[in-house]
Amino acid sequence: MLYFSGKLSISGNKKTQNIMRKKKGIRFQFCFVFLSFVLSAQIQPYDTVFIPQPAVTEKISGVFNLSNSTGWFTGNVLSQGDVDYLRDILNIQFNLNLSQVNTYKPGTIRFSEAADTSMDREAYELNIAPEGIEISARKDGAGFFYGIQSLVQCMAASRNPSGSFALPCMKVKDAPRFKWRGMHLDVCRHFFPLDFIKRYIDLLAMYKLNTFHWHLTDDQGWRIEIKKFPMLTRVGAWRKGSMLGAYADQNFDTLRYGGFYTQDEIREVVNYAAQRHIVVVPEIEMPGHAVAAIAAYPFLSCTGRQIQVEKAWGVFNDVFCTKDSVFDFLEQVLQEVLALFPGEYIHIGGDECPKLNWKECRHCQKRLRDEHLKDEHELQSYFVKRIEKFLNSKGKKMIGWDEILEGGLAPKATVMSWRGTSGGIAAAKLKHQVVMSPGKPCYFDHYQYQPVANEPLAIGGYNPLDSVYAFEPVPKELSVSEQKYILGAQGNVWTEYILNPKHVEYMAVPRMCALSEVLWTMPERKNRSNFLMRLKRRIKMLDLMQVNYSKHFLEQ
Ligand code: TNX
Repeated sequence: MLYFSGKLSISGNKKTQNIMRKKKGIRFQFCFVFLSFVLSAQIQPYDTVFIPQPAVTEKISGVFNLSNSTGWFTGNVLSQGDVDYLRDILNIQFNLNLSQVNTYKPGTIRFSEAADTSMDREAYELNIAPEGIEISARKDGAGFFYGIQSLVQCMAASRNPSGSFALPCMKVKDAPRFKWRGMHLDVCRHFFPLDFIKRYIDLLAMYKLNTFHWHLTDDQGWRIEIKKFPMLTRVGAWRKGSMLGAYADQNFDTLRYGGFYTQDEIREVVNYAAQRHIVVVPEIEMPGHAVAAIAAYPFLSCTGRQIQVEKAWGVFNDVFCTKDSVFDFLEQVLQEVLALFPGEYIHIGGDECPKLNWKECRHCQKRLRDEHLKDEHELQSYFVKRIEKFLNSKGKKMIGWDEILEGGLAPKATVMSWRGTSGGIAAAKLKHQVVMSPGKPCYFDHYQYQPVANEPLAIGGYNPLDSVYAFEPVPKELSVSEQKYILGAQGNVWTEYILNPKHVEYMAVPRMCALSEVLWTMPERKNRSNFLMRLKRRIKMLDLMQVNYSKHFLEQ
């Protein structure tokens, strides 16, 4: 099941087709081979349907007419997940029930294994020709899925009022620029139901994003069931009130607020995402942002004091202590977490950890002495390294926010750079992998339009759509050999001031679309005005899915 409803009826493609015809007749037939080679790196007028823009698109003459009588032939290369996804999306989005055929014949949609087995696991080719559609990719990757997404985008732009599709013929040869194409969601400050998490994943998939960073624990709520420690959710998932309005007002309500995902629900999300070739990276925050866990199990802090799950936003002094019993606890928690998430990464947070309690704690001070650590920054580094060792021993890689650089980076850690790009630059120079997620422009909880007084209350900042589109994840400061450590980038949706799913959509879309092109498309194929034109062409799809996207780009 897909979590979008509504049928598509997209018209308005006539003009584009006319332009294409003219182009073909007048200029493109002349010296076509040479020109197509030269022009393939630039955006062509017929490149109006895709977001993100593919690596190479080449117009060929003719139209393929797709209708309910078109068959599809999987050639036994499509996985069951891809088969089900294609069937669902054709059905839900286009009201089509195409029949699967057992042998290839002209006029069908055909899937074939790429001849080039060294092809990127996410690469695909899509050929739309008058005699049929062919998608080819490696059997063991996500290429078929991305080919299907591109086909769906073509279909959405080529629907006739009668319900059939006149697809302009073209060849697309495509592969992403970056490996980590991420979106994050904080479900702690505000909680979002399972159906919305799936819908969010559907949105990521539409834009060929492949990583969902699920921020599951924080001061204001622990949102993942841990069987060994039931109080984490019985107590830690609920707060007795929430901050209302602007931080400066310091207003609170007294309503019990919370929620959590059971392990079955988590598995459901992980499988749902996997079918869309999206890996879920769970974040379990430590040593800071741990108030909810400490409220459930007070022994986890230095003071042992009973505290409440936080109602306010911010950074708090109650953090995990560095005594052995805390590591035992965290290892048991992580043991359950890693069994739920088959992806290679576990995010351990690591950000914003005040050291005040550690300075006065006899366990922490003993740890400093025993381990010959210089100060509390090195103690944080000890903490993170110890957790990394555990995760590595379980075959997992650790990723953390850029504070994990302070006091010495854990040997194999991947760094998520959020306080600008400097943490990422420093980590890449140390030959560590990096995901770029600088506050500017990757924080989608920041304002996207001015005057901000007309926008829903946000945390602050200003990251308009254009700034996201212009973002370059590879900093100039890195040498060619260092650049390869930049795995990609990610948009973050922190939810202190984002109260419900509709509001998440408003903040995430279309900035997520711009980010998808940053991450997928080579810089020379990017073009701001062309992107805006494509975005405008695609809103019908978002409208019919009833996505509450921000509409300011329509004014540009
Ligand atoms: C900083 S980014 C945080 C979050 C907040 C966010 C608000 C990071 C590692 N920590 O705890 O929600 O700013 O924009």
